[in-house]
Amino acid sequence: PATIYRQDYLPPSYLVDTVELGFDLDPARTIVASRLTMRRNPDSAERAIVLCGENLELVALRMNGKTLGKREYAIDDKTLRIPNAPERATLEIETLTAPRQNTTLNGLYVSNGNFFTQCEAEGFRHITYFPDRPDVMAKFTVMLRADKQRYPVLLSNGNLIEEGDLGDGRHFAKWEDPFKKPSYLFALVAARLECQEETFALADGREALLQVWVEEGNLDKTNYAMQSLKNSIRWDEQRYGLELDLDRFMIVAVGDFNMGAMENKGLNIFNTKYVLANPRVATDTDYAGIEAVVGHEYFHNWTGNRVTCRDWFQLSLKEGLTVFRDQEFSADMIGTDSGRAVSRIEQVRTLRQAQFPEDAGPMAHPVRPDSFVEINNFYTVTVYEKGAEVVRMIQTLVGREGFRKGMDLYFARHDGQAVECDDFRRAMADANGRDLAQFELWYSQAGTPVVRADTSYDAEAKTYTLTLSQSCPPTPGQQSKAPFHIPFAVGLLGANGRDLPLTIDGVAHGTGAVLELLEARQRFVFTDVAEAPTPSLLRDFSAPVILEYDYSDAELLHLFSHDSDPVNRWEAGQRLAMARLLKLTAAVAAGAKLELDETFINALRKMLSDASLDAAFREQALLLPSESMIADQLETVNPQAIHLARQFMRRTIGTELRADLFAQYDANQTPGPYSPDAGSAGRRGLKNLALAYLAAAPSPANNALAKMQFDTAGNMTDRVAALGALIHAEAEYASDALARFYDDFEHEALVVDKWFSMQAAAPGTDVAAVRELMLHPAFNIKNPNRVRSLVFAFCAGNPAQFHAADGSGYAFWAEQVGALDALNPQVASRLARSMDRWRRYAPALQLPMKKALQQVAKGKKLSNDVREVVGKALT
Ligand code: HT7
Ligand code: ZN
Repeated sequence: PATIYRQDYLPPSYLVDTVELGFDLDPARTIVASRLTMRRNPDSAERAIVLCGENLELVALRMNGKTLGKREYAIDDKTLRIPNAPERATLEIETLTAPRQNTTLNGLYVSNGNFFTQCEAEGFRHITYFPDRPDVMAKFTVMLRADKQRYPVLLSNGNLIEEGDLGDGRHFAKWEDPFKKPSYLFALVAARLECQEETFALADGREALLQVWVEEGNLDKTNYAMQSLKNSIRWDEQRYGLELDLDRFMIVAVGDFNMGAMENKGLNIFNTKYVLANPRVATDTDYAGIEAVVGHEYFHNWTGNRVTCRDWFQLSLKEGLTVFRDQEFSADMIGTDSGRAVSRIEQVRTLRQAQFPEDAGPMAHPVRPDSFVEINNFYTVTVYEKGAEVVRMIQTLVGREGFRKGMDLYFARHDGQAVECDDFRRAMADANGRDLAQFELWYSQAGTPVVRADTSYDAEAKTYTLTLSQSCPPTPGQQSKAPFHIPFAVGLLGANGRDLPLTIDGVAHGTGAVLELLEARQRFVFTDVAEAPTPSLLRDFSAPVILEYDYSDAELLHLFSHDSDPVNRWEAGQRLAMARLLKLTAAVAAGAKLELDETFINALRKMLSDASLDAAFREQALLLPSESMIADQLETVNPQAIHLARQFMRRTIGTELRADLFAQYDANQTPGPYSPDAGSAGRRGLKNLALAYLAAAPSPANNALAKMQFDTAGNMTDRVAALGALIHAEAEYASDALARFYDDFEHEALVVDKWFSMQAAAPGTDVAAVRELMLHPAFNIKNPNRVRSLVFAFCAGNPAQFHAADGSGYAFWAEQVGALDALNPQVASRLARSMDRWRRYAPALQLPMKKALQQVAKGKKLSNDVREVVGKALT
């Protein structure tokens, strides 16, 4: 397959001013009529009209009123070309598609009998011939015609301008979007749905109609999405002065969906997972996910839709910025400093869990990639989460007010345009009079930088010297890297645990400073330092780097108890735990005795019981690094040894802290009606973590507690926590509980997903058990949520079993990638990524992993999506 390069960008040959689309919707045979008014682009030397189209049957093609003969255009399986087209052209195109056959969930497809579209990145070309690229922005008018009984609701972007009966059992609706937009933001829905709706007063006095559309029987699960939408609108008005620009804003939930949600103009389409919630079926995590994703899609209205990407290499322009915005929104919704810190800790965990490994693997790419085979493979944690970190660093460098000035300038310059990441960086630099030229390397260089810190204290001169050195490992296609511009936040702790005042070059910095590391090696000298301090480095995780510093245990314990920066307080605990987990892993592999020191246990005990700290923070501080994070620290990965080591630590915590865990279990009950607010969720989180540690050291009393919680739970958070505890303790009652859980929720698809995923990720579940679960009548390989809940949860979330010594996990993976690829390449290629880092495993595992990859690569009808991923893994 062809590789596409960023450098090869050429402007479109023709621009499109208006698009009129007519749909005669039929699941077997939908007719799409399109009328495009086009004009030659003065910025292009190309004379031909070039339209993209895939899997379409062309029925008619007219230009300026005349049917084009076969010799007047050229067509292949991807492109329709009209050479020598006039300066201005009105094209009329009629095509046929078969939505019911479309299992890719890309383009126009059918889910549970209803019609939906997904056009990002290149889905529109599966609907009709069009210059399907984000730098072609046009005004859309859409006429939908469908059977009235079967599809009573007909939706598209913008405003409803006409609707009525067609007389033959069919009806129509005509929609007009007042804003020009690229084709990837087009959407339609034709369905039997119900909605919760409200009018909402906007800051400028206008009223907007807000709607959340769901399938019948789900109207009791839309309140939180609606509330989150209203909060998002308010937040964007207040924080960025950005208003909703439409009279109507719709969210539609669909059960078959490849990703989380899609920001189509005025008609956001969502995976049901990020809409439907009530206390009976949704956990605290689900509620938080809904708030974040509703916010994310809404914020795209400005960062993505009003200002969009010139080409798909610029994807992070909208995604990194919008993730940053949704992160800030969620943190502001909690409203406390401690809550903000917990959000930040969760972001750091995601980066370490998923982005750092990506940056160190065969798919590593810059935030703004230079090339791709299949753009769908580049909706990655690097583009999204590292992209958000890059935006966050700009805010750290220019300050919150400066960042707002930069945003204002960005919109003043680029509203209505399709632009590049560089345009965003330039707006930030110009609005603040800052030089962000070197900062550009964050967009162009892949890999996670390593910052090494060395310190020395001169007691006589009272100076403290911090030397920072940076480097970045090679990544595919980038052997050597230039130094990054790194904002590096620091504080110094005295022996009493308080922050010391900071003076650098005679300038007082209060108790916290943001150093700017620009060189490969740089020295920073703090003066008037009264005592030898403990350094608190990279506070608030001020840059997405790996920090190396030879902390002593005593220093880490000091930071864990006292650091005024909660993120670094948490970080100290993670370092203490990681050092021990690595030793334990080595001991397991060597067959040596496993031991855990009292000092560590006592530090955890103190943290667990410190009522002056929020429960949510304590929960974070007590969560251990995951098995895959431990794996990332090792040269050679032995997944079973890691698993046993971590289990040993969990069991020891459960045993040694038993009384304290019971006490916290009792102290963090949340009586009264369920509320997903951060305070209550934090208490439930700590209580359920206590339960999980107790379950790691099973005893009749511990198991009875889990059973009691399962039997009496008043909400899904407590119910799944109890079920998880029973499963992990291998309690006698576990299988009954699983059966009861299924019986109680078999009609709630999202809860059935939980039922599958808890089993798939359980330590006792091997490949044979997963295969058995795939035979369950509720399993459906065509539904991405179900596949994620079982196949992904096993392959990516149960490392000790997936990497079984007999290679059965890898054979299973190869089989599933192949089966999925025939149905849905986007989902298949995400599953394919779980073998990215096969070279790091012990030699006995590497061989069967490589064989499985080769087996997939040999597939005759492999999609470009999977071919790119396995090809890069094998290179
Ligand atoms: N902008 C969207 C990205 C997207 C997507 C969504 C659903 C299905 C397929 C998709 N391909 C790309 C989602 C977002 O980041 O907001
Ligand atoms: Zn997005």
